[in-house]
Amino acid sequence: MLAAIITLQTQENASQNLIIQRPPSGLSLQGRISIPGDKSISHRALMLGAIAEGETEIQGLLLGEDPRSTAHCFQALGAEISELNTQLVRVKGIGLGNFQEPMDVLNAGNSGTTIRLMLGLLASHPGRFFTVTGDDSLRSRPMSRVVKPLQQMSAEIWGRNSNTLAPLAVQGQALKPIHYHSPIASAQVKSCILLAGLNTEGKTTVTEPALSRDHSERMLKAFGAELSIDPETNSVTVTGNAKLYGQKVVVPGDISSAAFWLVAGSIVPGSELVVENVGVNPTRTGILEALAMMGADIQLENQREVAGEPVADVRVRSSQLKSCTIAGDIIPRLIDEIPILAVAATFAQGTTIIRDAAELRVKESDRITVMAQQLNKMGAKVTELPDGMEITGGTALVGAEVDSHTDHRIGMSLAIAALNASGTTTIHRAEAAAISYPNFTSTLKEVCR
Ligand code: SPQ
Repeated sequence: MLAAIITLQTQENASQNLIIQRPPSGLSLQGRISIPGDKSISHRALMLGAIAEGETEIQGLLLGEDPRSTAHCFQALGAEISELNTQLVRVKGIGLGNFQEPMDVLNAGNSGTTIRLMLGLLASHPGRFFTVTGDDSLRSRPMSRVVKPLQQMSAEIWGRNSNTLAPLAVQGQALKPIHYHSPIASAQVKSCILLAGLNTEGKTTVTEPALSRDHSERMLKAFGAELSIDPETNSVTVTGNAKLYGQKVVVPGDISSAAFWLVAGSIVPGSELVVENVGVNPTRTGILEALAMMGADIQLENQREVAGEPVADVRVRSSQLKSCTIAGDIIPRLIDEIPILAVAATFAQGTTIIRDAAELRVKESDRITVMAQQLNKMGAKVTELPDGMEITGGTALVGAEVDSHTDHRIGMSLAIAALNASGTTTIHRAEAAAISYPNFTSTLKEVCR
């Protein structure tokens, strides 16, 4: 069997085309893969390290563009952060409430997590003034979801579109605690309010309609915050005037990055892959449940707990997938994996329905419209729904010119689709992968046989 020819071409404007030529005889994927550190946990380790007292040591940090944005912002706020690497990053914290006023705008780049979590911390720093912004994508993503509850806590925030779009200006205040009933299940909203509550006298509570990822809760507890969780009502309460202390954090591999290989290994005939050191926190494993519903052959091996987070090696063997319905409370537990699940559904027998996922429209791109358009260019049958997609599987895909729309998860999902498409696929603006998975292309080359 010939291997696929995989080439990265850099354009004059520095954007990159990823070209995947699948041999007519097909290909298979084999090997053991190590994946980059979890993005959500990497952000939180840098942030909590920066506001803690003493030193935090981080092993396995994701070296993607998004955590780099977080590191730059918190350095500008006064934290000392050593050079970023995967072995060991040291963060010398400045203690809660001690941000210095930065001389310049804080730039969160492409990262929704950076800007939204940071806003909670900035708003609760009395007497200091901050400005925050991001790239084209981030400046069009809604900030009202965090600005509104922060304003209820008496925060002062200004910006475009009635103070809901970055750039935003924040005049830090002594905030008052609230009980916020979030209309959406969002870890960014929950974390923003909890972080604001840390430096606010009294108890601040967030209740969400379904459980979103709980990395903030786990890490806040580990750093010494007083936190109570009511799983019956999906509520978390943090006690203010907290003191956090530097910790050792080991970042597990990102299940959102593992998802590309789990789908690739399932859909490319004759494949067998083991993805090592995958974080399998139950608030993130919706992808495993969805693939199980589709009949994927996936096993968790060597299950263990590392620094408060469950971890496993995940083995996948190719199998004929079948359609399923993905909706309801599972959605927040696999929200970032829906683009790659759409690829899986394209190769499944029957019609897969994805609902209750309108949040996808306000991610780095409108992930419903963009995935439908790009997969359909390759011959798939994807129909947009207001809050999801209807995907009729079983049509043969053909190579085409497709575009990531500068969204990392879209670009990588299309690359996996290309492995099962005849001929040549060119993915424009493929450099977006560096947001969460800088060595995606080299791993792709390694596993293609
Ligand atoms: O950080 P950002 O840009 O929002 O990244 C994304 C992603 O696909 O990498 C979303 F586009 O992940 C979010 C995720 O969707 C990361 C995150 C977190 O770390 O708290 C939570 C989720 O967002 P939300 O809005 O549901 O809270």
